[in-house]
Amino acid sequence: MNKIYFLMASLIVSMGLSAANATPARQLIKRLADLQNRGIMVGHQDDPVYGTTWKWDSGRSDVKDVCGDYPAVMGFELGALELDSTKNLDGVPFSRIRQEIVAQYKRGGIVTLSWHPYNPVTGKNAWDPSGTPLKEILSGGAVHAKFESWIGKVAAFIKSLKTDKGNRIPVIFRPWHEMTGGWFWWGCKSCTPEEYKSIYRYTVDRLHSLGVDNAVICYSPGADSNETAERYMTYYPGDKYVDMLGVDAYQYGSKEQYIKDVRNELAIMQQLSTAHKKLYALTETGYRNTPDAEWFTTGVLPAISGFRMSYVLFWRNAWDQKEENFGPAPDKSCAGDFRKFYADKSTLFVKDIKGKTRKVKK
Ligand code: BMA
Repeated sequence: MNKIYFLMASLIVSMGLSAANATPARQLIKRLADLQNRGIMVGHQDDPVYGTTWKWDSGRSDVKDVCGDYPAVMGFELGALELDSTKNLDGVPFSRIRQEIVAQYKRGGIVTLSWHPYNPVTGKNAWDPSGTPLKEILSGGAVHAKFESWIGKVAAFIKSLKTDKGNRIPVIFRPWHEMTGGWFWWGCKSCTPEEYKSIYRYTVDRLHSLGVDNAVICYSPGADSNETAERYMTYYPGDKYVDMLGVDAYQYGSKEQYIKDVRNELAIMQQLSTAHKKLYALTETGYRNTPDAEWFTTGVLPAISGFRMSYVLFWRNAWDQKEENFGPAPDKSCAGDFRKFYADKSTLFVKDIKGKTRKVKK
C-alpha cells in the first residue's frame, strides 16, 4: 500500500514538475502543435524593420499596412553576429532585432531566426562555397576554435531574448538551411552529408550545453521538383536534434509547377512529421516582386491548403535589393489579393493566434 501510494505521489509530483519545468522551447513546441489545429500561420521576414518603400520606421509593417494585422510569424536574420558586428549583413542593428522580437512576443506572435554566417575559412560571405570548410572545422585547430566561438555568440544572443520580467522568449532557430543547394559554404558542394550532420549536431549540442533552452530547432533543405522522402532526409541530423521540418520553396517557373512542387514537398513532410513526431512548415517562399497580382490566393493558397502545418513565411521586402521583394505591400498590385488571403479562414495572423478562439471567416 505504502509503495503504491509512494509511486502515485511521485508520478503526480513528476508530472507537476515537468509541466512547471518545461523549457521555453518545449512550451513553444506545444503552442505550435496546438496552433496548427486552427490554421496555417503567415510569416514575413524582417517585417517590422523595413519594407518596399521605407526603412527603420517603428510600428510599421508592409503586411499590416495591407491587411491591418501583423504576421503571426516574424523572421529575423543573424548573419554577421559572428563577426561581432552591431548590425546584421542587411544593415539591421541587432539591438533593434532584439527589441522587435520582444515586441512580437508581447503581441502574442512567433519568431524565427535564420543565419547566413560568413565563411570561417575564407572570410568571404555565406555564398562562398569554395574549399571544404566543414572538414576544416571538424579537424580541429584554429577554424574549429573560431567556429566554436561563433556558436557561442549565437547562444549568447538567443539567451539574451527576454521579457521585462527576465523570462526567456522562445524562438524557432533554423541553422544551416538550404544545404541541398550548392550556394552556401555548408551546402552540398562543400561537404558530405556526414560532415553536415556532424556540424549540425555540434551546433545543437553546443547551444544546449551553453544553456540555450529557448530554441526550437528547424531543419530546412531547399525544395526540389523531384523531391522524395529519401532525398529530403539526406542531411537530417536525427530526431534528437530537430523539432521542426522545413523547406524553402520559391516560384521560379509557372504557378502550376510551383503548386505541384510545394504540394509534393508538404505531402512528404506531412508523412515524415507523423513518423518522426515533428512539426512542419514552409519556412521560406515567395515569387520575386510578385508579378502575378493574384498570386497569394491562386498560387500560395492552393499550394498549402489542406495541410495541417505550422506556418508559411514570405521572404523579405528588401530595402537594399530591389529584385528581392516577396511579401505584400500597399503599392504592389497584389495588395488586394493579399487582403483576400488574409480573410481566408485557413490563414492565421497575429490577432488570430493570441486569443483562444478560432478565426471567423469574414
Ligand atoms: C538571402 C537574401 C540576401 C540576404 C540574406 C539574409 O536570402 O535575401 O540578400 O542578405 O537572405 O537576410
